[in-house]
Amino acid sequence: MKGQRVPRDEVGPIYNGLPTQLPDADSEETQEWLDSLDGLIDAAGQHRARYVMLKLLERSRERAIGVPSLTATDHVNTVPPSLEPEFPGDERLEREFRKLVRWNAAIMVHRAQKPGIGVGGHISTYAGAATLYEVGLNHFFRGKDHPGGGDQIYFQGHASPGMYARAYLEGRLAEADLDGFRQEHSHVVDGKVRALPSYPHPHQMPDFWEFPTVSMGIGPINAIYQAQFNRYLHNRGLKDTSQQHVWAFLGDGEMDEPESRGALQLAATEELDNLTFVINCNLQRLDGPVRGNGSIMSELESYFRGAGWNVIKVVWGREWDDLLAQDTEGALVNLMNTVPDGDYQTFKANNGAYVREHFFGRDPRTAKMVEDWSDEQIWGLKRGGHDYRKVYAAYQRAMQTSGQPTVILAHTIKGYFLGKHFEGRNATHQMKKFTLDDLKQFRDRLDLPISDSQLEADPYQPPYFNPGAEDERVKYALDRRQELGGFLPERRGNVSPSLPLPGDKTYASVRKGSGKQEIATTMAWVRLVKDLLRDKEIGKHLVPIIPDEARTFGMDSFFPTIKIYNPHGQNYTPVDNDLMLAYRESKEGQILHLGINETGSVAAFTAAGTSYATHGVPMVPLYIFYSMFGFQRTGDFLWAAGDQLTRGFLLGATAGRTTLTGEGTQHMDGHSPLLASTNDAVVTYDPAYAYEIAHIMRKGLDRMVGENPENVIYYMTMYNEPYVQPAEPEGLNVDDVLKGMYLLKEGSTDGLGEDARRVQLLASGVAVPWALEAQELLKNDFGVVADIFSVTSWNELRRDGLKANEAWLRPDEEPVKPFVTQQLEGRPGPVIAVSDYMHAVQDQIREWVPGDFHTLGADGFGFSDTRAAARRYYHIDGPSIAVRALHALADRGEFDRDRAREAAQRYRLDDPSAGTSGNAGGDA
Ligand SMILES: Cc1ncc(C[n+]2csc(CCOP(=O)(O)OP(=O)(O)O)c2C)c(N)n1
Ligand SMILES: [Mg+2]
Repeated sequence: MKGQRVPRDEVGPIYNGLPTQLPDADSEETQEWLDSLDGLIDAAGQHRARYVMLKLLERSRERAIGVPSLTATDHVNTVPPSLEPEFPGDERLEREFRKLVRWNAAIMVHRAQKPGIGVGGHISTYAGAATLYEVGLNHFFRGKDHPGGGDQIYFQGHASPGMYARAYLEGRLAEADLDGFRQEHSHVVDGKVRALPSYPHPHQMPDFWEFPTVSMGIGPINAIYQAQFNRYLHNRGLKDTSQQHVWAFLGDGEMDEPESRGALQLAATEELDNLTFVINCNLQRLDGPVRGNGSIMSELESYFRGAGWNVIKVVWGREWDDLLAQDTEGALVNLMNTVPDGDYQTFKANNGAYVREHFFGRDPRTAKMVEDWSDEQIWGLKRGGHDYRKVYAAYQRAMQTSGQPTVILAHTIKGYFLGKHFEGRNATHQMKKFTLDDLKQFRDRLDLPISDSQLEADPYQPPYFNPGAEDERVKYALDRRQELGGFLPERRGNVSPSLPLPGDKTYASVRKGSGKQEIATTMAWVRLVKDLLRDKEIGKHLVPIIPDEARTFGMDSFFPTIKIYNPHGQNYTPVDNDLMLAYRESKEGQILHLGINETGSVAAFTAAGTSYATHGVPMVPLYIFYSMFGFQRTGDFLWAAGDQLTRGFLLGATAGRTTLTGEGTQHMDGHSPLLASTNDAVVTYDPAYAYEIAHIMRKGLDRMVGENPENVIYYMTMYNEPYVQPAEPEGLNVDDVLKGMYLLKEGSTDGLGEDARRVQLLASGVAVPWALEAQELLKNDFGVVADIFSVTSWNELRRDGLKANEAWLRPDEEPVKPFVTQQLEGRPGPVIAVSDYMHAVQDQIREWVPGDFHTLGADGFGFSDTRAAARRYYHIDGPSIAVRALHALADRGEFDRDRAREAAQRYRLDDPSAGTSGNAGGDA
């Protein structure tokens, strides 16, 4: 009945496991079991009964009777003290070294706040996470010289000061570099820029940072696909990655991002035991607690375990071990389980007396446990994420886990060790300055030989402290890194060998055109890729990435040949087994078919497109997608791909506002070239014909993996409208094609006389046939001659123009004429530009077009209709172009205005049902 709801408690604690649909075969026996449980609870108490129940569950699972697993455990360490391994390091030295890192990290940020600079930065995040990094760097993370190839570490973005401070102590960075923190262009020392970017940006620091992480959510999902890609390379026999591990350091607040959690299942189903997440659970995000009323650690535990991950919680430091061992009644664990995060945070912003009263005091039994303790002793009870041994135990167990990815949930304090004004405070995330008193206390806690007078001399510029490579603390740390294969982070982008590239033969068939057959540019591209895949050298380095649209793009023919990658192979008989084009999955498969997941696909694109640096194995991702679901949906990830210096091809298929017949507004892309133009790593093309595609792909491959590889991403829009692909015209100027425009078809004055009026029509992609249609109409109906340019890239033309504009900065040099100007200068008549995108795409070149310039474009939401109707509606079809040209001539007094108006009526430009430009066909 409407309005009636089942009370929350009645749903029961065990989902999917209650035998509601099973008849009770022996109700008497059932009752006896229930009675005995009641008896146990009454006689031995809840704690004992709970223990027995958990034991029974454990046994049930051992004997495979299929009870559901528990997703959450008590709020205590997953690894009990009895199973803790011996800590193999010198804990004293490691702690002392950590103090040096702490000081320099915080001081670097503080110094950058001096008056007149004030560039921001973060102190508290690293302060709370220092142990998590130090244990990894001293004992686990393998560098690039490790025989296994080294690990990939995703550092939490705003913990970067810690990595810079460590690199300073390691002798990799100097004070001059630290002082250039966040002053990437303005900090000049001895005529050289000495500076550090705010966050991990390979683009800015290509020898240091590998993975850009600071846009929250990008690190976690990229790390998952990096781990997948490592396996992919291994399974395809391209590189032995069995000794390489991916570690991702993440914030507990960051786990709110859908992207952070969105690909967990992939890591589990692919059994990525080469992946470990370390989530810094300081219980805080930027503004305040992550889950003030609840427990973020318990929530994440259930979530990850439910997704199939191995979960290791590091909740408490060693000081708690004895207390927990005495907790025979479970009173302490009960407290730990029920205190909300908001209170945990508040405890650490207070003192021992407060913790005694507000934590232990909640239950007389726990209050008694610490009655003989001093407040200082209580205050000394630490959180697990700051304890070397506990963290070591968790990391070791993660590395020993097989068949599952691991998440380590480490309980920490944000701002740890920085003092009262920082630790656990809501504002701590953004605090970046110390008072003089804070500085002195911090110095005292770290026990550093820096005098009061040094600090007082200029409180804005307290000194760094680096005792040098011979100091025993530094030497220890250096030795550890040497043992583990070198410094981290480190990026090696110049190690990739170039690949031999295919010659003319591979491109010949596509350049010949499609004869009489009508095929879409997407299909032409697919044919070319087929030929590239056959190439002995480049073929195996191509990585087609498809988010479940292979059939739409005509790529299902790849299934039986290069197969779909699946680390488990294919353990079933595909329904189309008997067909030539059967659905084939294989452990050695080449296609990354990632399901309906554009975000994951960009992550895979990034992993594959940076393989040249990460693995020294150049790979070329070909990621094909609905163009509308590219830059618009995953723009931030593509931005990160650019930051990560990715090389590869993005193929925006089913492009255009009017080309994808009938799909409606959410599918119709009228702006992706514009969005792509905002990303400086991306070179965008909107080709009309197969031969243009051939030249663009060839050049792209050369730039990505040829002799002098560049960090470049190509974005090519392709359509699903079938038309005849002409053969490459004789004498085609390939340079012009690649620069962005070329004269496709000069108008003929035959039968008109030399003084006929002339216009210049510029069109790109699927609009080129409309321009050719307009050329016919203009000549036959109005005696006007039109020259047609195919514009392969409005974006590149604009970039070239902008570059030419910079001449004002170099007054001594001869100014360069923009390419657009060169192409159009001296050509008679007005210029009309059109594409299947909004006006702004064509308007990009306005500044450099000599003479009159008019654009036509498809602005506004798309809709579902026939191609011809849509083009008429937006007034971008052949007749619309023709009439626009007549008006442009009329503006110049070169054509009669009334005749132009009559032309509009004659073609019924205001009637979408009268549209004629466009072919039917092409699936969506
Ligand atoms: C997508 C995105 N949104 C917002 C931010 C701004 N931001 C930077 S750090 C931060 C808080 C991070 O909290 P958490 O992940 O818990 O990290 P920690 O507590 O370890 O600093 C926010 C909101 C961002 N960097 N990226
Ligand atoms: Mg946090």
